[in-house]
Amino acid sequence: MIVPFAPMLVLSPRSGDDDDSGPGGGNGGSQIGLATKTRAKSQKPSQFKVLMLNDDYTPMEFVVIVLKRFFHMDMDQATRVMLHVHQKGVGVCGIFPYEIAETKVNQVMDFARQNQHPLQCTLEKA
Ligand code: TYC
Repeated sequence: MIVPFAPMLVLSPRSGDDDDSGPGGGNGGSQIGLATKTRAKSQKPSQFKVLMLNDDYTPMEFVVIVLKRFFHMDMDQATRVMLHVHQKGVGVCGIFPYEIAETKVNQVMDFARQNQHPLQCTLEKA
């Protein structure tokens, strides 16, 4: 992502300032002088991990459905991630730009709530 610096105002005598004795005087009269400098600074878009947390009540099958539905995992991958979370307490579902990560967290939490499961999902800077 390229973030240009704000253009820098260098010289701008007042319009109609014909008086050479004031500030900016001596430059021949009333021209407007505007110079801009733009510097490109490269910046990586920040990425966020979407984390799934273990709990004692959400059925394993439901977690697998979530991983398939919202993170596009196949059966094998979803089962591995679910078992990892079950055994370690937390696992990564994917890494995304902030707005996408936030949307995934909301989708998972809404879906879990609708199905009355306490499944928790959160995000963390990658
Ligand atoms: N621990 C749950 C059980 O034994 C399964 C589970 C796995 C729940 C992963 C949440 O993110 C989770 N039914």
